[in-house]
Amino acid sequence: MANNIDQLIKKEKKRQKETLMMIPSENYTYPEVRKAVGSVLMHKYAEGDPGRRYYQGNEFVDSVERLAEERALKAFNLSEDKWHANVQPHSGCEANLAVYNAVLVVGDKIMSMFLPDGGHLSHGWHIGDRKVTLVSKIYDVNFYHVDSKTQVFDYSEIEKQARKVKPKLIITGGTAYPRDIDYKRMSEIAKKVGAYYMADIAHEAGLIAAGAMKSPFPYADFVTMTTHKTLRGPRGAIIICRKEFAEKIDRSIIPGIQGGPHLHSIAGIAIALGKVKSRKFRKYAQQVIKNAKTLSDSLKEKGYDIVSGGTDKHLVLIDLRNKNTNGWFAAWALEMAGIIVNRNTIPNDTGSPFYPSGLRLGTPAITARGMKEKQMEQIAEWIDWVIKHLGKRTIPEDNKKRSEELKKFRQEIEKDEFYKSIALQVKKLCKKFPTP
Ligand code: DSN
Repeated sequence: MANNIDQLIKKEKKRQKETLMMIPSENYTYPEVRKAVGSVLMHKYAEGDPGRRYYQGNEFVDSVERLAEERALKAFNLSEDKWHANVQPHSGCEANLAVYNAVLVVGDKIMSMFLPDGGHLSHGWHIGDRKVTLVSKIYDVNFYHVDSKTQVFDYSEIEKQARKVKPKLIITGGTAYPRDIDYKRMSEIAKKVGAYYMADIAHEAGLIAAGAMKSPFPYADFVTMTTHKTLRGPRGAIIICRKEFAEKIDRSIIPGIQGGPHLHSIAGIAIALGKVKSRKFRKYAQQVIKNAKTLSDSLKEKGYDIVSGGTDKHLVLIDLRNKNTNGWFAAWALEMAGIIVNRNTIPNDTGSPFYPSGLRLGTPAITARGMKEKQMEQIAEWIDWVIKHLGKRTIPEDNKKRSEELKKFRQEIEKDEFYKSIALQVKKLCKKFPTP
């Protein structure tokens, strides 16, 4: 039956094989990680920490979790005397919440990056008095911005703001800031105003572990990360903190905000972490960045406005306004051509989060397939063809007109032979670079 889960998984597998996975937060994990995640470990409840559980039968799962903790510290060259890892957060949002819950009280001030500039919902989000996220409801969140001209951080402005706001916690990191972060400078700002400093490296964790990007260690007090992006593990998250916060962080996870750890995921995380120091992984991480730079340069040559003028990592953010279109139209058209990206807000966006002006592209997954600079140039070419073919497009202001027109647009592009012909070429390329 078409709606049988097994059939749907097969279809999804085919989709992942035959299209270009270019959402920067997505990646392919390893077969052995998938095996561990689907293993009998998922049957086990083990609330508590290794050696201190509320359930019996932990002989083996304790070793699994300890191994993951050890490897998390090793991945970032940290000593057990000074740092502590907790590998239990079910996701990045929980990891972040656990840090807040460990060191803040209701109403405390946080300073984090403005979401439309590239921040993350779990760092707080509100529009005026409308508190969109729980974090903004609990804490007093203040946002810092990128410089409106350069689209990168102006650290002296952030320092000025921090002196005024006097936050208890400063957060860096997010989902669409294409540049490296000066972790040292941010930690100095935090120290000057008496704040804790948390670096969320969800996107960059694998690149940092491989030495391809700057590390937030030893500067941050807390570092949070997800495990399924550039780290190439299963879905999950990790908190690494200075040793003095170990007990607070562990208690904040359980009983603070979570129940039983997902030991099957933790086993997969341990496997992925075990690979990050290998020559192969280090080369992979460097190639991810080289590919993103090539993609960015090729698009720039074709007249695309790249936010911040380029990239230092795995992601490229395009401002589509000079192409007279927006992220919604472009993302759907590219999907028809087999290029899977996501629409995204850009600094000073004139659109909305649902109909933003930007497109966010990433290279972690296509690099995991073995693609290099040559393929990035080809992909930039295809993207350009699609955007040119798309032509001028605007989102209708009127609600009713909007849903009718956008529906018509979707029907139109599904039949468009031009996109189909690119999708065929994409499929051919994908065949040459099998998914891991
Ligand atoms: N959803 C992730 C991303 O796409 O960047 C972040 O949580």
